[in-house]
Amino acid sequence: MQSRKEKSIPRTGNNVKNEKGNAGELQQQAGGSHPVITTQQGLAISDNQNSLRSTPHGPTLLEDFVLREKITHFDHERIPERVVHARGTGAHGFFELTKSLSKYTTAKILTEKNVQTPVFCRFSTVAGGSGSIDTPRDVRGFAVKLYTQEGNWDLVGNNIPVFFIQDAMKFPDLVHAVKMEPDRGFPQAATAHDTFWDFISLMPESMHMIMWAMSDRAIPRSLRMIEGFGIHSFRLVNKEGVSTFVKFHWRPKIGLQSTIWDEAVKIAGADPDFHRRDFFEAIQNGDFPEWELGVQLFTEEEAATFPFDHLDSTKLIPEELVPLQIIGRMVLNRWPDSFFAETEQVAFCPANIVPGIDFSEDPLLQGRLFSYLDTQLIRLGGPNFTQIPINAPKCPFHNLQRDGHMQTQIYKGRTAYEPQSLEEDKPRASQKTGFHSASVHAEGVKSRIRADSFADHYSQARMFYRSQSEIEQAHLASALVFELSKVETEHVRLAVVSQLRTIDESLAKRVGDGLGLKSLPDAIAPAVPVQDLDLSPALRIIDRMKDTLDGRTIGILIADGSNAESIEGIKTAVEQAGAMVKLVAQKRGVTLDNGTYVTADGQLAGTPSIVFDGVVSILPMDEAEKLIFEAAAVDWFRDAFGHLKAIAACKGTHKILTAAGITPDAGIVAPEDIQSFIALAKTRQWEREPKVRTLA
Ligand code: HDE
Repeated sequence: MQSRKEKSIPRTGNNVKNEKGNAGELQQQAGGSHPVITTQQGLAISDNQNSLRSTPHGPTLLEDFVLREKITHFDHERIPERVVHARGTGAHGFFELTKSLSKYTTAKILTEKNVQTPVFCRFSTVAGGSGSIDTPRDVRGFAVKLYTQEGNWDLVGNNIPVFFIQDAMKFPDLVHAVKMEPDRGFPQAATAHDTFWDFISLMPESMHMIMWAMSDRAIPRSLRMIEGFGIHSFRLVNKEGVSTFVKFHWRPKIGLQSTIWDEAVKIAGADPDFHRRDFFEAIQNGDFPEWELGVQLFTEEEAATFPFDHLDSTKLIPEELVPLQIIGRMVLNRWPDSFFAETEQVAFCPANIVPGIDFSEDPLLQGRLFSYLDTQLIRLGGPNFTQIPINAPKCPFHNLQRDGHMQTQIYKGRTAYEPQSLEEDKPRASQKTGFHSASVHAEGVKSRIRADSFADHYSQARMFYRSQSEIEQAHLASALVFELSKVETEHVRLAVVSQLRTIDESLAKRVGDGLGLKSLPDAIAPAVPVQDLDLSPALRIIDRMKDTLDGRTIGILIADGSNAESIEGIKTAVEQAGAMVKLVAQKRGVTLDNGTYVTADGQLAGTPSIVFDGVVSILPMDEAEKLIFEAAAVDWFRDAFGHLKAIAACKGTHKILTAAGITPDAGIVAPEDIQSFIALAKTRQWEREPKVRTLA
């Protein structure tokens, strides 16, 4: 009788018949209708298990071109990862305009309603490498490639509407400061270290962004629950050539939600792919992530009245000042077939725009217009990366650029220059349909200079902090305490607190207390007086959470003998409310009280409650009593409670709650009261927070 190993590994290399066989024969032997594996030259391979050897125990022969080709290709499988935003995940979908902006622009994508334009959207963290975790405290990239009829338009944004710096000149410094420290090679994907805070403490212009980066926005619950911002002002240009400034915003249909820092840290260990998996599962389940596209439109004259310069990327325009108009929606409904070919090779570039849209003079944007094409040349290996299917336009395109590494087009004809008189069908420029830059009046003296109107670094930082709800302010202050506590150099910690004093005295005091400072260092003297701007409640998350369970996942803990009817009832109610349900048990195979055998989605020790938005337990008394002595079960409830989640606990579970030191509160209900559980699980139990952790 054959051993198991022998059965699973076809020993075709020793089989004389195979060596003489042809493709059809091979196909039959493998018992399927699949194609025959070939070399890159199309040569059918007879044995994909064994290399060519001089004798059964002799050396491998250099002659083995099949082995050499396979290994050589493998050796070259990796390309350089993105210098920032290396960790990412993407999906295909469409954009549909619901309100025409024809008064402001000629761009078809913003004037033709109800046309579905294909898009590819990639979300990313910024600081970590491509294999880093999904849940660090970090900005999230939100890059959308719209394959319009007039060329690709890339809206390459972030989930935060402002940025750390005002001028592209500082970008390499910022990135060097935030990435792993160069002498030690850590920390990975973290801002909590000396070089980042050293740089920040010396960069007053970063203060507004720091407020955002330390807020709950930087620890999102799901990629489906983040906003996207183009950040810079762009221009819309109409057929009269008149331009209007525009800021672009993506708004998630299911609203915003964040994790709690302690939870984000634990998720990093339990499921480093937490966001990617959530996004993948949502699309696989047909629960397609969706965003609205909003615009803020304003004229140059209106901009002149703002108490800040809109060309400065460290400033936002409060919605209370320029309201957001919703003009379309984006739905992501198809997971890529190949992560590498699509998500990894997609090349975004803010310079990719279409007629009717133009840039502003924001110096950060101006620098970006250069950087992205440049980086793609090294990352994707040459100037023909635009021919890779994910990057190629879906509208006709013709030009006179030729040759280069990996040219896949076979151009015909004699001419590849202009003007020419030899070939009628070669492309030429068109005044009518071609891109025209907006007419912008400019005069002045060439110099390396920062405009005076960019000098106010603290007013919007103060506005952001003061606009947050009490809970969000406490989270922000605690995040600063956490980060600065990881900074080894005392003068750096103090320098940051000095900056905070200029933003908001009470914030500085909270952080100083949290760090155990005996007294606060002097405040930084601002270059211009700090303004007390009108507060903008629109900048909060917690108060604006949508009243929905959509996009959430509920975990039900079960065991042998659990009541089948209760489980089914809860599952149905929760799914009807829009959430996904996952069963968790100590063993994957469980026999319920009616004899049904079910396979749980997760095993208890490997599926902690941190991956759920609310937890339910349906346990027979004897099984619950056993779980009192199981750390994974006790932690399941302790964490759910500590992360302010709704809990529906059966009678037996109360014994585990006691073992976890939990005193039941209004966020804990009986499984029979499933509608109350659903209402609670739509948000966190915020009133519980002061009882479970000390916030700054
Ligand atoms: Fe980027 N940025 N960036 N950035 N950025 C890159 O391009 C750069 C900035 C953003 O999913 C790189 O292909 C400079 C702001 C996203 O593939 C690189 C400056 C915003 C992504 C680059 C900025 C962004 C990138 C690295 C300051 C929000 C990921 C790999 C002048 C509006 C796109 C690459 C994806 C990626 C340069 C600042 C968003 C090096 C020089 C502000 C979402 O070209």
